[in-house]
Amino acid sequence: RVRAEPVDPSICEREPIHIPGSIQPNAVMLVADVETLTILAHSTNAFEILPDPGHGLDGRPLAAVLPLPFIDLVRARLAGGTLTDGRSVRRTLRLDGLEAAYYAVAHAHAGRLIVELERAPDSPDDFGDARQTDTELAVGRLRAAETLAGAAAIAALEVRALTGFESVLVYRFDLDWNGEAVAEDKIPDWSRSLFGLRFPASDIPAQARALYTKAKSRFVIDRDCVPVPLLAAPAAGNAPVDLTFAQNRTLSPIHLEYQRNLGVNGSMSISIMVEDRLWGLMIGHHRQPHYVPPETRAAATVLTDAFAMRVQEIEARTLWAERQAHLATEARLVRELTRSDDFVAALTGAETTILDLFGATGAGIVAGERVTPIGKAPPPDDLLRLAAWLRERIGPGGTSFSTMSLSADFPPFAPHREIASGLLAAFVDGQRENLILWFRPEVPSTVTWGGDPRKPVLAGDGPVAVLPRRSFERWVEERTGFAAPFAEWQVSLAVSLARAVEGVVLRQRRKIDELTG
Ligand code: BLA
Repeated sequence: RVRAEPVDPSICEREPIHIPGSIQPNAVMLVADVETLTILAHSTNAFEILPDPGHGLDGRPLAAVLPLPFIDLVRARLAGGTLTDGRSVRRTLRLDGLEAAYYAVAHAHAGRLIVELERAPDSPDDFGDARQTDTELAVGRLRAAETLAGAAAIAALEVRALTGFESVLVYRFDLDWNGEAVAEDKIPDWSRSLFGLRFPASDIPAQARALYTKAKSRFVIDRDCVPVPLLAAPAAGNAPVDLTFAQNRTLSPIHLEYQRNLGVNGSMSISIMVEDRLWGLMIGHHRQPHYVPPETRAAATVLTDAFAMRVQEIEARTLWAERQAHLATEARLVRELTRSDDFVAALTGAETTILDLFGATGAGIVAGERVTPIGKAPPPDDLLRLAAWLRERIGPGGTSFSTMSLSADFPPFAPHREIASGLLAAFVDGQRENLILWFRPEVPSTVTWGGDPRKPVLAGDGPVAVLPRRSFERWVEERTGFAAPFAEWQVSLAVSLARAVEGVVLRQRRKIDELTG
């Protein structure tokens, strides 16, 4: 069934996962026009819980099958404009002729009102209050966490305690959308561990990440369930219903195959949003099917949001402290500059030097033909060659350059990989004669992937064209020639320092001109 050669992973991005045309069988779905509230589509299992009027549901008012107070509430929320963008109304309903209560969740999206009905557990929430207290305590513990790793570990533990999954992972995206499991809490008898492993970006393709940025959670009760088709009324045309925000949307079959390969049946993923970016996912895994009731799903989402806020705080605090320290260093350097006639000496010879910035272990200044290396920097001749290359590379008008893999960008520097894999360079003057350089050492690292990242996608020989990889065997990549990347604010700060230097250089020039008349 599987051909050996890898496939271009971008093919995965083309699956329209927001319009699968089916839902999971634990729910019944009714879709109505937002204006008229007449039914335009329904899941084929609707008559399992709703009376069959004999001539189908299409075109009938929603009020004919759902209790009026609920319809009134929906109308009010629609009129108030508070039922879109993932917001919903939730009510427990009694339906005609049925013993059990039903949870109804309604939301509006793309011109449709979507109502999902789920049978409430027979003993709804034996200890609801206790659970609420637990959530509050969990939020308190998150707030007290001092480090990112600490907060992630607490979040995984608390979300697992709440939802009952056998394993909960905190999965964090990097800048290229690869990801890493940065925390794991699991049942002891499951020997598999994904903690610390890396996964390629194509495991969670772009359209899925875009959808997860809008809709905050997904729960799969039973990977192997038979999806229930969503039938659209002919009157509504053939436009498929957009299930972006639906709780019971069926997930991509390719992804479900991936779960099978991972040994996972019931699952969850909740979006971790930090500064409006999808920072990661809170992932739940169960070896058997696993049902999480709606109020617990909502609580897990709140807990995940609390974690996201803590991440934002910790990251902001760390960044702030680092920037403050850098601004203080920059101020000392500028003070030194203004006292001195020789900007090179001011930046490299005093108590505070450019080496005190950006976690650099080496630095240097190229002022025309004069080269001044400090710390662990390549020798002057090589710095001259680098400067010549940078003048070409940055081009006229450019002010800075940074890289985390200099030997890849400029191969003659391969011999200096150990001390100079990272480079941040800023031109001091418009003529681009003078240049400040910061170097970072190579961070020798092994990255352990969950499966071979060069072959994330397999070609199917049968009816399916694309298959996820089968093996999640550890695959170790030795990374050489990489330094920790420079942050954008560091590049900006380098440019601002270079500008301050330019002022001093100009002043010196004027002085020389005056002296030489
Ligand atoms: C979705 N892939 C996902 C999701 C996760 C992963 C968490 C979110 C859906 C969910 O809630 O389960 C991947 N799961 C992981 C990873 C870990 C994990 C990395 O536990 C590690 C700890 N996936 C592939 C390939 C394709 C693919 C080859 O590997 C396509 C050819 C597709 N993955 C894919 C798609 C989705 C997905 C389309 C979206 C599913 C949906 O929401 O419908």
